[in-house]
Amino acid sequence: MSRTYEYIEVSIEGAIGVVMLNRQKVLNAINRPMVTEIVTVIEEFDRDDEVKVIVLSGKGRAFAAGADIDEMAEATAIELELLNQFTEWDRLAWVKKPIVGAVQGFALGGGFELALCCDILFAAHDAEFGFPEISLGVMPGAGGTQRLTKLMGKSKAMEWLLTGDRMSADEALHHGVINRVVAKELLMEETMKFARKIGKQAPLSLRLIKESVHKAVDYPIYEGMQFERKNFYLLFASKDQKEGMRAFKEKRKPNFEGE
Ligand code: DAK
Repeated sequence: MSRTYEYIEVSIEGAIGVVMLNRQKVLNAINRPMVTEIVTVIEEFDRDDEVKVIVLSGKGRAFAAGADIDEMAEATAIELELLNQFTEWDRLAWVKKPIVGAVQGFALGGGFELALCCDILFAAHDAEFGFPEISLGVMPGAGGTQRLTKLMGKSKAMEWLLTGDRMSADEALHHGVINRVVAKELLMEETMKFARKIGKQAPLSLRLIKESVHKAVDYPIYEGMQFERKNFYLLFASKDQKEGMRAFKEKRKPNFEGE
């Protein structure tokens, strides 16, 4: 992790890989090189055995106020098709380790879509979520209409997407879009505490539970249950299953190694 990045800050704190969006002058508006940096480093964390959990947040007064409007304003449909930039973004969905998002201030448009790529979301009291694309004459294109609808249901998602209104942190919590609202000054501390807590669990269990929960969103119940069962069996091939159950019988804490 010795490389420097232009639009993000990256660190490893214990078992947690931390990515902070850092383009504060434009409220962390996401341009194309920033997407490349985010996806590259998250994939590196995914391959790094030292990292158990990934935390994603933003510096300054926003998580991210959307995709960079300056970059998009004059784009043509054909340019966008040829750029094929969503392919890179879509790779976030293949990340195996849990991603915990910490949102302060604005999470709008592409910024909200990035937050929705996280598995767990903590938000500060001042967080505001929304899809203002409609007021720009476009619509979400990086998963917004799909992921928000799966989280809050058709009627509510339709309302937020058609109005472009901003949802407070409490509303987002109420609709099941986020996991927890915390005081702004405690956001990173609480997020890191949660990340460290799950980071102590057996890494293969974390991985296969994440994968199975994602399948629950997409699969019919029977197929989802079959998928879950295979992952359940698979864990019995791990050393950590033997260690976890042995530790229980020996009344000691397990020492998980991710194998
Ligand atoms: N793009 C570019 N610059 C932005 C920006 C954005 N999305 N959001 C804010 N800024 C800039 C402002 O222009 C301003 O720059 P200066 O004027 O100082 O040079 C600076 O950040 C501070 O913003 P404001 O002065 O506007 O600050 P306020 O507190 O008054 O207002 C605001 C904050 C967040 C309400 C406002 O800035 C705002 O409405 N921002 C735009 C929000 C928005 O419409 N976002 C959605 C964009 S559409 C993709 C993935 C996703 C997408 C596309 C592609 N790929 C993977 C390819 C998604 C599309 C979108 O997100």
